[in-house]
Order: sequence, then C-alpha cells, then structure tokens
Amino acid sequence: MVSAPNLDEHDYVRGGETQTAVKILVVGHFAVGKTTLIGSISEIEPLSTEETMTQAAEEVDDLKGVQGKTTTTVAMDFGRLTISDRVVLYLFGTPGQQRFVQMWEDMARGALGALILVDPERLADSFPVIDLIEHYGLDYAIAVNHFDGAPLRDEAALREALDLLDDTPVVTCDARDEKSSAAALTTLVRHLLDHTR
Ligand SMILES: Nc1nc2c(ncn2[C@@H]2O[C@H](COP(=O)(O)OP(=O)(O)OP(=O)(O)O)[C@@H](O)[C@H]2O)c(=O)[nH]1
Ligand SMILES: [Mg+2]
Repeated sequence: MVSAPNLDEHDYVRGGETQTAVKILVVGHFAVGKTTLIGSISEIEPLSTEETMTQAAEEVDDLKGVQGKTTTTVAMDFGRLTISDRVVLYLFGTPGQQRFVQMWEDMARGALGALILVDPERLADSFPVIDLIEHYGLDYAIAVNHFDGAPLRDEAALREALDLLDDTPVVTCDARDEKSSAAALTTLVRHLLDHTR
C-alpha cells in the first residue's frame, strides 16, 4: 500500500509532487504598476478585474505620469509563478484606489509577505502603503518601478525617505519585464525565507 505523503494545510499538490504554495501580496499606490507586474510574470492567464475609469475618476485619481492609463483594478489581480521545484507563488494584487483600501486587510490574511511597488516620482504616496503593510505584520521588500525617464534616486536616499529597516530589500524593476519582475519576487522570497528560518 502506498502511504499518503505528509501534508500540512499549506501544501499544494500537483502532478504527484509536493509543492509549497506561498501567498504573496503585490501592493502599491494607485497606478504604480501592480496589474502590469502580475500580468508580465504569471504562468497562468492572470485574473484581473480591470474596469474603465470614468471621467469622474479623473478628479479623484492622480494620473500624473500615467496619462495612457484607462482602466483600474476594482477587486484584485491574481497570478501564479513557480520559482522552484518546491515553491509556487500565488500572487494577489490589491486595488490601488484609496476607496478600495479596506479590501487589503482581507487579502493580506495568510500572506507570507508583500512586494511593495514604489514609484520614485511619487514617494509620498507609498508612505501609507508601507504603514498598512507594517500594521498587518507582513514582512516586505520594496520594488522601485522604473518608469521611463524617471531619475533613479540612490538607494540610501530612498531608504531614508521611506524610513526602511537596514535589512529590508530594495530592488529596482520594470513591471513590464518578466525577468525583472521575477528577480524582484525572488529577492522578496529569499528575504522571507531568511526571516522564517
Ligand atoms: N513607462 C512605464 N509604464 C509603466 C510601467 N509599469 C507600468 N506602466 C504603465 O503604468 C500604468 C499603470 O499600470 P497598472 O499596472 O494598471 O497599475 P496598477 O498599480 O495596477 O493600477 P491600479 O490597479 O489602478 O492601482 C499602465 O498604463 C502601465 O502600462 C513602467 O515601468 N514604465
Ligand atoms: Mg491594478
């Protein structure tokens, strides 16, 4: 008789092999590139809940620098990325508009950590995001989304501006680029593993 593998509630089984599913939150302020990042990296067709923004939204949402943006996430993004034989990331992207922020707490439940996307041109918009993630008790890494033409601050200045702990990872990425987005997530997962060991 074949004995059942030892599984706990966090294990996810596929193709007879045991893989550990890790829930990761992808967060950031409005229009920072969360949906773009999950779309660029997911190995399954990402679930997205984009709705067209109305003219009324123009007055509420700051579209500076992202004038081409016509849709916004109204519920969540979901994607999956296998990063090794044993580890599968389940990526949950939050909606960025302020009025949906109460959903974040539910989405944060069960997450091992968060990738916080930051636009170097709108640093102040990231302060409340970082506060919330710390309030939920989630460990995180900062991914600075490199919008074209935006000057990249040096890391020390950015750390100081965001008041980060010395061991919080900071990486730059282009959310549109698969490799770059994967590198940001891998940095986060390494950091999380270091902390949970
Ligand atoms: N130039 C440039 N544009 C980017 C980059 N990342 C995202 N964008 C664009 O910026 C816009 C916003 O991206 P989204 O992925 O919708 O941002 P979001 O954070 O999911 O937005 P909300 O869900 O509305 O909060 C889109 O038009 C993207 O094509 C980047 O690195 N460079
Ligand atoms: Mg979005």
